[in-house]
Amino acid sequence: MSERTLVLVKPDGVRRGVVGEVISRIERKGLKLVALELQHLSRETAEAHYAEHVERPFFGELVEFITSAPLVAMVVEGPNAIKAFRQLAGATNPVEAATGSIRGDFALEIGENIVHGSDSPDSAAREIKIFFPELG
Ligand code: DAT
Ligand code: MG
Repeated sequence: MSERTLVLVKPDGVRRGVVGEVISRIERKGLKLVALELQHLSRETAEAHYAEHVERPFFGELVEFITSAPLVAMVVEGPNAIKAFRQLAGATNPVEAATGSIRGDFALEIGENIVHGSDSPDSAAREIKIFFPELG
């Protein structure tokens, strides 16, 4: 069954110039882009997006980082899109992510791991509404 997921190329990915690389991997996998926009997040939007992590010690740093420069937000669609993109992204910590995954190939530190992908259908619906209210 087709589903949608929210993908971000975070500010480190934009700065590193790997937006095209990430899109290319999404397309090669067979997933489709249904929305794409460069966005510079407000603190408020960043805190809403990462609300589940509000109690974590790294929350402040995470919000600082994600609001530090523009990111590329996308809605990606296809069969099993949520899991399929999480697999393309690799493990959260880039040094544990498999070589061949986006994080495994392009990142070194957990705080700058290039991409975000929704982790469940509920998260995807919630996150898509934050970044693309017109699709919600
Ligand atoms: P993911 O992005 O793989 O879904 P997550 O939801 O657990 O991972 O965390 C969200 C982001 O927060 C993650 O991409 C990077 C950052 N992060 C997670 N754990 C961290 C930690 N221990 N120290 C610093 N940043 C962390
Ligand atoms: Mg997550």
